[in-house]
Amino acid sequence: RQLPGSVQATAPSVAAQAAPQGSLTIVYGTQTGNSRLLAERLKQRAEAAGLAVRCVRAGEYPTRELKNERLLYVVISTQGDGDPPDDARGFVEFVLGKRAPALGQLRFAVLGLGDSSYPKFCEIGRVLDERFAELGASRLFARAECDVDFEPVAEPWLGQALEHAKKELEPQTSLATVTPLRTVPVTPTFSRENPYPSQVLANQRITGRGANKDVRHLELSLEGSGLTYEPGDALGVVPRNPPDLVEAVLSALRLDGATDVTREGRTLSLKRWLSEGLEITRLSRPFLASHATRSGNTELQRLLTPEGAEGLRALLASHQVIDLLRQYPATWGAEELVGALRRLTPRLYSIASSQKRVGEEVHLTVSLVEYEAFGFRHVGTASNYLATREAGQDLVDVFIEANERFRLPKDPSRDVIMIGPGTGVAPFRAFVQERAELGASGRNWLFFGEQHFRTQFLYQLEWQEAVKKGELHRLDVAFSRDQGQKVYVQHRLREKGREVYDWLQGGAHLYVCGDATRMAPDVHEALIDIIATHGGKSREDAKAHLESLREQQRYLRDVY
Ligand code: 2AM
Repeated sequence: RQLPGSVQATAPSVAAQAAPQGSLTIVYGTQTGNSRLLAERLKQRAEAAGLAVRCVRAGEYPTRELKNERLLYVVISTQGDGDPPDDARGFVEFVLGKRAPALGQLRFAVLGLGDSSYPKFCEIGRVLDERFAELGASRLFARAECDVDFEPVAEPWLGQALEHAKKELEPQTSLATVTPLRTVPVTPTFSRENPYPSQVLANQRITGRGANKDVRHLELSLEGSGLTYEPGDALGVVPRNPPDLVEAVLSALRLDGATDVTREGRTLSLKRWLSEGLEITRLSRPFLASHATRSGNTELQRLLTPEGAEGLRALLASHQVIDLLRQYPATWGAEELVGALRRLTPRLYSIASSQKRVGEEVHLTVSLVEYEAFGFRHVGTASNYLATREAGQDLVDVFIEANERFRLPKDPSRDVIMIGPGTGVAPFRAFVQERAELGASGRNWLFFGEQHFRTQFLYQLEWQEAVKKGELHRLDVAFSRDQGQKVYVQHRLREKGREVYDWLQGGAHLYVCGDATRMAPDVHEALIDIIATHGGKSREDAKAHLESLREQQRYLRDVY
């Protein structure tokens, strides 16, 4: 008997005889891939222990099966302001909603991921955890909440999860004896854990003089790495902090950079910890809490009470670590400091090239984050690191982060509409290159936006060349600050609404990349309006239509 929900990916005939006592389901909701990484790690370990496991992306989980699950682990991240990952929206709504079934049969545990610079840290993990209990399910062990440096919290949770799963489910010993685990020789590949030191081949500013943004086009070598990627994938970059910021932290705390400090079994000088091991730009809530205690500052301490929530949000958004250290003096020892800061984690950048065109290279479009605050220049860690790398000289540690959710149509005769203002244009450079190299017969339509035509038309010459060659069929641009009134990509979309709708009716795939907080929701609204107006539909029907495009994976977003 095959239990509902148990999926036997390997040796189905054997599994059928083995009559599993039950199976473990892992549901993950991921935006950047971390939850997937952890969910899959757990799956592998559970399988190695002889358990029947299925590991499903929340967007693909058939929610009607929830009432039949016996053992469920949920690994889910929270976006910016307390939102679920795009793809997990349906799952979360179902569980929180009125139609959720009673779950008396279920044992579960939840691992939340998030970024403690935001006030609603790990909110989705928390509400799901509470809701499962409310629906009658038994919590096997306590929820854990991971910050951006997720490993130290995730690993112990995964360990507990495995132990509980082993206790709950009888291992399928018969399966294990029939198909013993084979040890496969491992070919060394570069990965997040073992990144490839890539030579910087080019680092060109592509915004003009006088532009208020410094956007770089970077070309990195993958020669001999064996790394390959698809359009839509991201490049993981292992950044380092700016040397002057490291010095500023040391001097604000009057600490000696030469002091050796051990954390998680790794011993480095304090200076190296601050330069390459720890996050010293974005402020986290736990660090702030620790600092508040050490400083004895009552104003800071008040921010950590429920009444201080607004002030806390404002402070986390406006202050980097160094600002806190300067404005609220406190005493820290080297060990304590290294223990309290978050791990410096790799940053993901949408790849701006197609390997079919550039071979063993990978290109990025990087906007340097820099601003003045409290009398000092502030920068974003990774963008500053990349922007200051010298071509022909520096190496950057990188890996490929596959992004299966953002793929060109499998059918090359489909049309594509790409909406990518600012550096959101990066993956579309890869798309257009790829489709040209493939000789795809479908048409390509790009919507691009920036502030000024003269200085910020990213890749202008390339687009014009692509149009001339018939590789790009339509190009619409919105330069927001070249006239009295703001003009954005969604205005251009609306102006061309009739044709956009016709393209969609003809089977076109829609892609949006770039700013998640304002642009993507505004574009979403414009798309609803276009479908309503030109499809003669009510707003509700237009929404449902767009939702069905999303379900058919014809409306894909890569927003951040
Ligand atoms: P702005 O900075 O002049 O407001 C790339 O950053 C481009 O996206 C800029 O032209 C920027 O305009 C624009 N932009 C800002 N908010 C937007 C929104 N809500 N929708 C679309 N584009 C937006």
